[in-house]
Amino acid sequence: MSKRAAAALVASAMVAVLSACGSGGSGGSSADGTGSGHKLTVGFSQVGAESGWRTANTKSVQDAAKKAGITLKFSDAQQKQENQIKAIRSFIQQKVDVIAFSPVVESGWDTVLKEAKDAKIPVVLTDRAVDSKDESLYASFLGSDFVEEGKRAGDWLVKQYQGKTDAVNIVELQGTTGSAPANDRKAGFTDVIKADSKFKIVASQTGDFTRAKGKEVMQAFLKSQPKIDVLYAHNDDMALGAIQAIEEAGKKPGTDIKIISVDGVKDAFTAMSQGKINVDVECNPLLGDQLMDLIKKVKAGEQVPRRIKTEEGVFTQDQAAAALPNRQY
Ligand code: GZL
Repeated sequence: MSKRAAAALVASAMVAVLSACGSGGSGGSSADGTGSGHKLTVGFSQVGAESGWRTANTKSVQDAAKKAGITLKFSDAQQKQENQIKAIRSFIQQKVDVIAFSPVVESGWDTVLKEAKDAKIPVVLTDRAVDSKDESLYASFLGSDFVEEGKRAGDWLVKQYQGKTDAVNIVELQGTTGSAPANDRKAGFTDVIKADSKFKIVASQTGDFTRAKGKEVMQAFLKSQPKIDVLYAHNDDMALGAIQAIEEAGKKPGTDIKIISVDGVKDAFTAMSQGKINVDVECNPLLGDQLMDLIKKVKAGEQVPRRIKTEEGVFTQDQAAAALPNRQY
């Protein structure tokens, strides 16, 4: 090999090694992707452990942090905003590199986020959004488009009743009051069904995203509503709780009462394959790897998108059995 060819080979090998380090990829010499050798510490405040979706989301975040060589300080807020605020203040005291969290509700964050900003600790939102008008309070928001999820739920229903004129009585199990998914899934759904007056939401109440509460509220709906055609549940855990109530009332879920759900967890796919849920609008909890990449970029001072939406689909009953073995959560 000529001297020139050998030199070119060495040079390209050098470039390959340096770019691997600089990109913060798995070959990188440092977790923060800057090649500085500093191991990133991230404070993560999780909503709680209220649903199968949340369990999968927590695992995804924890596994991704380990894989990325990031030290994760994890706090479970048990669905209480005051616990999340306390956790964020503790992360500020501990001088973590980045704070990431899924806000249990949309409002009431400006004060504590200003404290993080004053401490020069960047904040990344994941899963749920805040309604802060001050865009300087967080660097980016990675998560689903809940309005779109609600629209997809509404679109399925409109198609089901195309050409029919009888009234369609809907009961709605809302997610946690004040949370972005509850507000937006309701907004997207009602925006679609309002086009046809036969669709009527005859009862709507929060089931707080849990099976137990979903069952309890569905029992109340069954007692108070003379005719229920459809249940729209803002997540699978409430739908699965409602299925128990419907069956205990001697009715067939998926047949006597059609069920529209959101999330796409394995247990819901099983219920769909048994004909008990009619459609499931997917909401992807596996955000961990994207979140860690985003955190590294934010810490390294790189430009990042303000809003990163996750990819997700819609699954109907006829697709459930085939899809179930491949479901990752
Ligand atoms: C949605 C997430 C919601 C899920 C529920 O991104 O915030 O919270 O739909 C979970 O299952 O409890």
